[in-house]
Amino acid sequence: MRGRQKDRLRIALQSAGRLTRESTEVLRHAGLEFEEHDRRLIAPCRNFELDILFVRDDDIPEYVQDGVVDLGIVGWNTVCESGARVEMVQELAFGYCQLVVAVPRASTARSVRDLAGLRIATAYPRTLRGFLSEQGVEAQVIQIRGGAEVAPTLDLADAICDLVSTGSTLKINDLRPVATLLESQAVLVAHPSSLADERRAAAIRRLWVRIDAYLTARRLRYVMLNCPRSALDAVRSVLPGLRSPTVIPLADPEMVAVHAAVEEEVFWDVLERLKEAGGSDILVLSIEKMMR
Ligand code: PRT
Ligand code: ZN
Repeated sequence: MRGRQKDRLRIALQSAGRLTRESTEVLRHAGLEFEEHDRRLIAPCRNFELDILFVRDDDIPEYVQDGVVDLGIVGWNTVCESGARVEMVQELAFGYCQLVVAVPRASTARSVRDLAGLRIATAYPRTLRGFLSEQGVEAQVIQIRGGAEVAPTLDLADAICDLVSTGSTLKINDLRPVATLLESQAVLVAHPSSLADERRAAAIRRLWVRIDAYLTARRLRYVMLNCPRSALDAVRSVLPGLRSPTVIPLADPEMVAVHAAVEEEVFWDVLERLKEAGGSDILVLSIEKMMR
């Protein structure tokens, strides 16, 4: 590894795992150019004062806490489990999952209280212990490295505490969730002193603004439509909560064009209602970047 260059930021990403592809995509969409063949340990960005370090995700919170890197992209679940002191900069809207306690379907346990006295296998002992003590429930925490879902079948445990995204692993193993400890997604975290150092903080802010522009754009669609002037109020009322749409006169004095950014989540609903309100020739474009 090259020596640390004072004038360059460092960010740690997971080298090979569930978060790798989207973590590198976020940086690329933020306009950063870097090589990624075989994810060498360190990849310098050509057009930003940033070096990317590819490591195991479990190491990222400590690296950020200890200042080995200024920034990291990692699951919030991993940050919580590590107990590392890092600054949360931004949620990145991927890697969504929940940390849950689950029991075999036939178990009589229905709620957190029913976990009292049970053996719970988990790779998240710190988070689980914290949760149990908060709930005032005494249970035995069995630390394992992975594959928690088979622990009840092997009679290693009566329950498990593991991440769930689609829920199919629980179903396949005949398990049912009884409690949710944590909602998680990938996050950008920073070393606290990096934010205190004016020059580093400014560079982190520049990077953050770029990432935010991409994430904001990803959530939105640009909608363009025509409508009679008389329908303008009705069309505008379908676009609530958004900044004032752009209204452009057309050659036909009775008609106007309306342009607005619409949240992807409500997008189909909004399109239908725009049509009912008198909109026509509706065009929808994706947005590359958006700064508010
Ligand atoms: O090798 P390295 O240590 O870097 O990677 P890893 O094997 O420790 O982690 P990896 O790549 O599996 O996961 C990295 C991060 O992805 C996690 O820390 C979470 O933040 C996030 N993530 C999102 C998930 C899941 N969803 C997920 N479903 N991590 C793991 N799972 C597993 C879960 O443990 C269970 O085995 O997937 C299974 C459940 O999935 P469903 O879809 O069947 O519910
Ligand atoms: Zn890991």
